Amino acid sequence: TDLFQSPDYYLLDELLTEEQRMVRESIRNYVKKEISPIIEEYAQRAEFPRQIVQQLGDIGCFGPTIPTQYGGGGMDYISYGLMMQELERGDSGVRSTASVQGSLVMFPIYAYGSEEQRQKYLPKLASGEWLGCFGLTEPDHGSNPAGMVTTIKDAGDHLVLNGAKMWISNAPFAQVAVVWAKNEAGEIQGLIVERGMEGFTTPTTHGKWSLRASATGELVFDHVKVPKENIFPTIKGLKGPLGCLSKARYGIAWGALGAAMDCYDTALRYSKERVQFDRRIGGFQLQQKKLAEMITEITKAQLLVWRLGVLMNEGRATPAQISMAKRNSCEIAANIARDARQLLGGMGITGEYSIMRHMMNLESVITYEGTHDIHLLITGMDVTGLNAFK
Ligand code: TGC
Ligand code: FAD
Repeated sequence: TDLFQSPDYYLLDELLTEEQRMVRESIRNYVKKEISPIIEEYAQRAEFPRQIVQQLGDIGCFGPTIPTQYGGGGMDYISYGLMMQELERGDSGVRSTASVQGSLVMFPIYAYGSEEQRQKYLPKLASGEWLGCFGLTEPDHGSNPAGMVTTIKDAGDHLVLNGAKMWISNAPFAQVAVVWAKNEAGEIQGLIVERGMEGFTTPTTHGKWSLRASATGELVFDHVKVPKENIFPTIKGLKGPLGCLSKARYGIAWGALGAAMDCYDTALRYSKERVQFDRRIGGFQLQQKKLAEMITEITKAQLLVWRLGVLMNEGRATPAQISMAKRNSCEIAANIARDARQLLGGMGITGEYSIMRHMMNLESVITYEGTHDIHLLITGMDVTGLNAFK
């Protein structure tokens, strides 16, 4: 990994500002120093490297687009994308931690929260003092969150929360959870639940073969009393959580490319060193086909996410455009990981190289934040005007 070379076949660096290149460089150096040397061992042990929470806060990876007055980075969306790319080059689980904290916890508190909520939570989340999680998915409602059955009841001077969320990244270690539930009128609302509230537990999900260095768990609410000041005052309906997902999916579109780049770079270098039949395997046409297709797909995807970043900066990106980029990056990254793994032969299945870990991680990335199928159907709906969900 020390030798990682960022593929830039179409001289796309020229499209980046000096500041964006510096941001990328600093996160790349962090990953090289603090993530790459340790991540394989944590993944093998299925352990979350807790030290990264403080570190990611220190280097500005939590809420980079949130204004600086709340502890955010006040940066543009291409810088944010490049950060996610570099983190995921290290490991999808590390990028997940940053995506959840920045886009799914800090963003809703910033966009939908009261001024008191912003002041209370955002600086501590930005610095990494607190870790947050985002509870939307339920055991019986994944792709269709509108069907959720977790409820909020008004009990006079406080609210009572009942239900359960499943597959929640960061849940086992989070101090704060942004939770989506239905009020008595059946409307979806968001509220902030804190660890320590009576009746709130976060059991860990064990046995994952993917995102092993990320902690996943449930959120269980058994008559949890939540102060009324913890509810988001204005936002109602599924557009609340979906608005957060738009930011996170955008980050994943860049992030998955980071994993793809790492696989490509590893395979390319291996192909020039490994000798079989007295020739370097990179000289065989079959291996060149794999490598040529990898760099072609990476280059196309780089252009897509860069343009999407420009549209994000201008406030013009549509949710359907974000879906297309998220889906495309996940698909090409998963295919590249698989081809790269084969190019390495037996070595490709070991932890000596990062490829198999990326390949397994990408199975989660292609599923969470909307599955591959769901994003295709969003594109289908956008171009035909016909809704395949209903
Ligand atoms: P639908 O009727 O289409 O929409 C409801 C309302 O939401 C609006 N909307 C959006 N708003 C902002 N951003 C978006 N991306 C939006 N998409 C839709 C929409 O305009 C409407 O507004 P209004 O004012 O009319 O009420 O909703 P639907 O029930 O038909 O569902 C559509 C569907 C299937 C596309 C949606 O539910 C969906 O995206 N499903 C996938 C679920 C998902 O992505 N879950 C992710 C859980 S979080 C997670 O995985 C975190 S992993 C993090 C990590 O570790 O990195
Ligand atoms: P289902 O919705 O049951 O889908 C099963 C299959 O059916 C899929 O192939 C799907 O594409 C297909 N399908 C569903 N509906 C349709 C349709 N209309 N047409 C065609 N095919 C369809 N959620 C959170 O809220 N917060 C988190 O932090 C979080 N972190 C996660 C971390 C990990 C490691 C994982 C694996 C998941 C995480 N999730 C999180 C949940 C994730 O968002 C869901 O797994 C995802 O949205 C899919 O839901 P599901 O697993 O219930 O699958």
